[in-house]
Amino acid sequence: MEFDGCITIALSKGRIFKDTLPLLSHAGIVPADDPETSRKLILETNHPHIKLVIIRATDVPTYVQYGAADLGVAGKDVLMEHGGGGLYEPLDLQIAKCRLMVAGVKDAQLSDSRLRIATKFINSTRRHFAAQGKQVEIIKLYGSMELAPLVGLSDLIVDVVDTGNTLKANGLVPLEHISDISSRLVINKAAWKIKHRGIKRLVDALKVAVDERSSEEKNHD
Ligand code: PRT
Ligand code: MG
Repeated sequence: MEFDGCITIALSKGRIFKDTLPLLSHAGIVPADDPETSRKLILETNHPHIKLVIIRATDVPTYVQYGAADLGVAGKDVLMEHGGGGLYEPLDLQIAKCRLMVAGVKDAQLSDSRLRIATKFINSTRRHFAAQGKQVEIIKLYGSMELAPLVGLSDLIVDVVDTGNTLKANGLVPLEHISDISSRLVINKAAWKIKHRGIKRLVDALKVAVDERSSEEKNHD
């Protein structure tokens, strides 16, 4: 591939890295290190002009917004909280799929007065309950939301759910579906203009990888 400058891609460790790797590899990009074992935060790739930066999932839109990374992969849950300013979101990678849900203790008697909701997704939560005409008190947490209703910190939680095992293990049940979530490719708007050729090639190659994977999945069904 020919490039108009170096391209930096922001990824988070864990499921996003794991699920993005085969798509990148399909596009001919292979990282030189494994972030699960390496402590490096900047990873070279087999491509001299492409490098990866490894950051917290919630920080990916911020790095891309400010152009510290040209592209990134972030969950729609994280993007809905960030707001998406300064970013293009050209491609649904259809990885790290889950659902943003309201959950609570099974058969709990919820008061009619102002409900308390514990979550790290404060914007999506406010929007969801406002659309139902409900004023709620939102308690911002950074993790382990499932604990909050068990110890009386909140009536309900809003969190992402995949298998539902974590809810179940804590005696919680899903109550309302807010939205389906998958990870998206995001691009810095200025980089899209300045490094258009290189980034466009990369986006096109990733799109082919996503399309091929989903048609393979269809054939398996
Ligand atoms: O872990 P860290 O605090 O660094 O950040 P993070 O949790 O935002 O990052 P990470 O890597 O865990 O998640 C990155 C993205 O993956 C999220 O933004 C989601 O878009 C997506 N994703 C997909 C998930 C899940 N599935 C998921 N199951 N993110 C988190 N979970 C957690 C959930 O919070 C709950 O604690 O897993 C638990 C529920 O899983 P089940 O299978 O028991 O339902
Ligand atoms: Mg996590």
